[in-house]
Amino acid sequence: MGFRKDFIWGAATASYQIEGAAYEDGKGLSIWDRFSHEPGKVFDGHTGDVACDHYHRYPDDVKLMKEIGLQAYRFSLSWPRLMPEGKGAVNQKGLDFYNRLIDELLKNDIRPFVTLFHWDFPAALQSLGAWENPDSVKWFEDYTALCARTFGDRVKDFITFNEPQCFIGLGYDVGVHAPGYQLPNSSLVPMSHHILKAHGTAVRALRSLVPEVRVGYAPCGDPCMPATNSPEDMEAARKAYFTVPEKGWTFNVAWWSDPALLGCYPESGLKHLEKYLPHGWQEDLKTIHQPLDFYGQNIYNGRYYKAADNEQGFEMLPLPVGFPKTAIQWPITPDALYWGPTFLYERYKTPFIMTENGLSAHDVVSLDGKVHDPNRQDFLNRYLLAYKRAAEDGADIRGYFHWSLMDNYEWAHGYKERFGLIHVDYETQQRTLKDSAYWYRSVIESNGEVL
Ligand code: GBH
Repeated sequence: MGFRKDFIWGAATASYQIEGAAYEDGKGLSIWDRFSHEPGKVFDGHTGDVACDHYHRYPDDVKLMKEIGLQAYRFSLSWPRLMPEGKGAVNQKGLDFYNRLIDELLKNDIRPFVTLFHWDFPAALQSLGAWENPDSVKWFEDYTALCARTFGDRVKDFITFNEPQCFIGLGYDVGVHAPGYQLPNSSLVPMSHHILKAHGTAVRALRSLVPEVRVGYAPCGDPCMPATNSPEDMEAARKAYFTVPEKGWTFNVAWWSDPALLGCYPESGLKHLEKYLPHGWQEDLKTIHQPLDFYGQNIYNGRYYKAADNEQGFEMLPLPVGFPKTAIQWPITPDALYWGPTFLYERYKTPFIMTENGLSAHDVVSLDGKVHDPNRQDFLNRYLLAYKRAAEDGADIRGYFHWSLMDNYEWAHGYKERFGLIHVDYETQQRTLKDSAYWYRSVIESNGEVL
């Protein structure tokens, strides 16, 4: 039992959070380059201008990956680094950078998992209405084709979108992420539809251009976990997980996954949102619904639900006073890695990969020069045990990517939150493997047997 023999152990990052070199070698601007420079948007005015300077330090960073024993590395491509205006002209130096990175990974036997889009949308296309513009499907298709043609001889694992829930919810609804808008449903719903269509179109493009490609998707949505093992509470949790609420619908998992994996929008969502979908949306479902090789999910925590005598049939339980939390104040709920994959596999019946999971902690370099982070090891141990149980109970679980490889630019939180296995001193760019990185190496070496 335990994890399958060919289980994939990796770590993840995203372009804007680590690369830096924001204005170098012909890169165009992204909405995050703009947003992070707007006063008051990001903690202490931090920007990703330099970040971890990974653009220049990638050979050393790959060495560190090797030291941790990573089998795979999930990273994203910066669309405006490759296409400065988002469409049309291509920036050769951008292609060169990712070519060098990919070659370095392969030389070190580390399998690249490429995310096409992890939030750093080209600023030039934002001025054209971004995802609200139906042309966005074509823009994304052309960008995908460029990536497939350039990297597809060596990269076989592609992920279309990272967490549309967050870049739409936080960026265009709540407004705390780039571009910082608060748009009505009449804009948000068409955007979501175009993104789903762009996803399907990209899957098709990848399949036609990359021999032996494996394609996945990495949405999120905090799992709903049953308060007890009673059949009533289990059903309540399942229902809460996949019901699209009227308020905060952008963060729900089913709205963004059912069309891609089942070929239909969830009824609970259509009830409130159908009136905003663009004309002819039904015909697009064929494009949106493409076979996927794996279904990814980023899961950090969940919430407990029980059956209730109300209209919905479920109710969320408040967290008890003093419930354990990470530095960023997210609750520590290891069972999210049991119930999330279990319910998602039950519904979507597609091989599952945890594309992100991890925590921020108050890590410091100690007097002995090391970074002691017992909280991270304990957190991961608990979460991975739950994940292993889900695999043993029958979910087809294929891999795990820790978020993150290294401390990095945590979006609106700037550099305040440290999610890495590797500590980064942003003054000197000095990297230090945390204790948890060495522990993770033993997890990888034993394929999870030390847990
Ligand atoms: C991911 O998003 C991103 O993909 C990544 O870029 C980022 O750096 C990383 O996670 C860490 O933030 O309300 O307290 O219950 C995170 C998705 C969705 C996770 C909302 C936390 C709610 C926490 N998040 N969820 S809480």
